Amino acid sequence: MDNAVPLLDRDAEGADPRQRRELQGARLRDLIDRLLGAGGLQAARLRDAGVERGGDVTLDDLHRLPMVTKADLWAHYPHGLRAVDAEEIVCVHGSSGTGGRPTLIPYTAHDLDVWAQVMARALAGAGATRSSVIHNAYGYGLFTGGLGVHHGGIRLGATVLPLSGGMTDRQVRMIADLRPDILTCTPSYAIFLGEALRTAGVATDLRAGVFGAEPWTDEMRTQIQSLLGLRALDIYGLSEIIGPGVACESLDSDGMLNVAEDHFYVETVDAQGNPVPDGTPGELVFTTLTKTGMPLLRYRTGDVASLAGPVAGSPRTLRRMSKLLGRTDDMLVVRGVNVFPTEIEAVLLADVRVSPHYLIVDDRRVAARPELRVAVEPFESTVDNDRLGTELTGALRERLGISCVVSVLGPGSVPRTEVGKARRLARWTEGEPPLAGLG
Ligand code: DLL
Repeated sequence: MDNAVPLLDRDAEGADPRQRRELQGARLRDLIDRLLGAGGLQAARLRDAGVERGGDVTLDDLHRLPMVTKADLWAHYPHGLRAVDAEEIVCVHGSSGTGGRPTLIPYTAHDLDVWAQVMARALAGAGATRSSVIHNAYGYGLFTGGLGVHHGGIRLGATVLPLSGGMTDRQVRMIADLRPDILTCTPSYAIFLGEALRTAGVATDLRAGVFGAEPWTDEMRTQIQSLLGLRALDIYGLSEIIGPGVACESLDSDGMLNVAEDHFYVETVDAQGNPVPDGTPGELVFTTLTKTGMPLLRYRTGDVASLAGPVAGSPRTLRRMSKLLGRTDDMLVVRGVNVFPTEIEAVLLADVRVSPHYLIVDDRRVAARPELRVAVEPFESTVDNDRLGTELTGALRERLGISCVVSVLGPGSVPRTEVGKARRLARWTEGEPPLAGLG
């Protein structure tokens, strides 16, 4: 493989899959003993399922064990399903979450150590080394993006620039002055920053970007790569499991994300919770094999992706997951057709006239007549807007089987995301449109 990158942690990333499975089995049994010892919700559910000790269980039985959901975490707010004494906790992270309900996650020093390890691997897989300068524009705070990259970059021995989100003028200045080779931020901020760099006429030494925390497609990747002149890689994670680093693309992983499955065992299930085979999209379910502060057995993420084995012949033997298709709660049902916003993004951005600034609006003002609206902006003001609208409507109907109302708006009409996660889907149930110029 000509694009192979050396493994940072050969024992973990390059292990013989059979040996890794043995390790996962042993860690699962230890986890179950810890959960039973801690008492509480997960212990009670295990006992109800007839599990009295870790030795009762093998990895093959895992799919029969009880799951936990976000609702369980909310029900135990603010301390969550903490499994150790308060004095073992060294920090708390979390997310504002869907529906604005926060989820808080307690970490032990051991959890931070695992997080730094998996994040160091993720950065190394993107080609970062001890001599790298990592421009980290993920938000620092309760959100796991900023500090997750920070811990991993320091573990790797690179130089981390802790920019956090926003104050783009200063970010442009730092990139011009300190010449980072690695950029870490959300894909939407990569575009915002890329456009600011272009406007300022700053050429960069950026080689790779590690972008995640929100859905983005291969079509978006193409746009980011041409804007910033770097390799754009995807990183996935969620605070409940550890934060970024649960899975990350590497330069040699063929467009999929290597799952850090020695720490986070992954399954995919259907809506009824039954396992789905590799290659079939399903909801990701993770078991935190080594976590101690708030270990989770079979956490249902609500995120949809498919799984696959490693790239054939690669020294990297971890299982891989696809880019996320979306979240189960973001799936749109349009006149009986199920569609994820990412599928719409893929059609829109496959058209070279369309800029990455778009908004999907689920118009439910008339319950009996739901309408899907899509607002896009062309790159060039010379584009024939009527023709573009008609052609995009046709492409969406042909490729996804859905009819949408496409509005082609003037440059700058769709809100940009400078801080936090991009909001590319809006619900419209009454009153004014979520975006001027729609409807
Ligand atoms: O977003 C952790 C993270 C930070 C991941 C930085 C990558 C980079 P939460 O705020 O808890 O944690 O949100 C987790 O974000 O369940 C997914 O729905 C979504 N998400 C995270 N990464 C991706 C990705 C962080 N690469 C939720 N693609 C998850 C699509 C993603 N969605």
